[in-house]
Amino acid sequence: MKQLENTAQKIKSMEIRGAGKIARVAATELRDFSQRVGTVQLEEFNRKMKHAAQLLISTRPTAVSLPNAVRAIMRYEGDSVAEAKANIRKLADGFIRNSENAVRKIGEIGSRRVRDGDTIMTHCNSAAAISILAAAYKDGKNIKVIATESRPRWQGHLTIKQLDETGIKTSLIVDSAVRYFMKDVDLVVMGADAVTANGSVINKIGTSQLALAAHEARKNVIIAAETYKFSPRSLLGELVEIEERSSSEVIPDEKLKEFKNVSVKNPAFDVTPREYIDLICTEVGAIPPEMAYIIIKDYLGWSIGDINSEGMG
Ligand code: RUB
Repeated sequence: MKQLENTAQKIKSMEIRGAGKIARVAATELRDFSQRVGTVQLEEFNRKMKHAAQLLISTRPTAVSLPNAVRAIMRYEGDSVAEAKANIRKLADGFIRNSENAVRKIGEIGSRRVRDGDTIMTHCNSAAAISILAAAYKDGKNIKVIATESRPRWQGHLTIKQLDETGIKTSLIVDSAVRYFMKDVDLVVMGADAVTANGSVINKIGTSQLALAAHEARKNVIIAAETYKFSPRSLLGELVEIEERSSSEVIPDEKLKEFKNVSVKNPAFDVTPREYIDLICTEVGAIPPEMAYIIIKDYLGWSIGDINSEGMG
């Protein structure tokens, strides 16, 4: 229990972050937790697994990869605890392997859209987006990257570190400079926490204003997103919840206390309408955002009936 709570806390505090990573860590934790459950009573085992699943899902509300990963593992079967444990191990290992392959595959597919000499703008820190940049560079394309700081949690600092390690020349800019630099940009590549049935993309706060600036300047926007970031529940018309984080990420509590009439708003994500997105690059192909529904139905295998009956994510 302690380790499960520890992992949940690390996801909540963002020590573990990024939608793909969160999904893989949740799958790993559910697998390891299941192996540690001591009971031989299947009913009790199932109850404990359900509790663990709910705890992990409750850590961060926006990244759909998290409930999708948990759901993929909670489909386990078995007539005994031993069988259930073996099945969970198989499902979790399969999910983690597929997820790692998906990020690599997105790099391969997405890098074909990058031309030699391109300057590419990115936002926040997305493993899937960086996979595209790194693959293009590895293919011998001489690219430059403009990366935003991504206030208030500075994920851009992780991005510049990772790009620096690959050898790609990168400029770090403040978030409010995206429109100023758009004239120098050939292509925008960003990640996603969720993609809805209508092709809207939910990603780090600031993504939508960057996409809007790109649209105005007629620059292409590519979103790198594994299929498990598509939201089955959006088929029911549900909106993806936007996580509102603590004010202390923006201004220290002590400083805020000095004001009588000031409050802080700190949404962690925003929604980019599909009109501002040219392509969503998934591991099963580069699709126009209008095709998001097909991914949910054909690749995630979800129908409206399944979603209603499971009650998760
Ligand atoms: C991270 C973020 C990333 C997506 C995709 O937000 O918005 O762009 O999660 O990342 P946070 P990846 O830092 O709040 O988790 O491609 O690595 O899954």
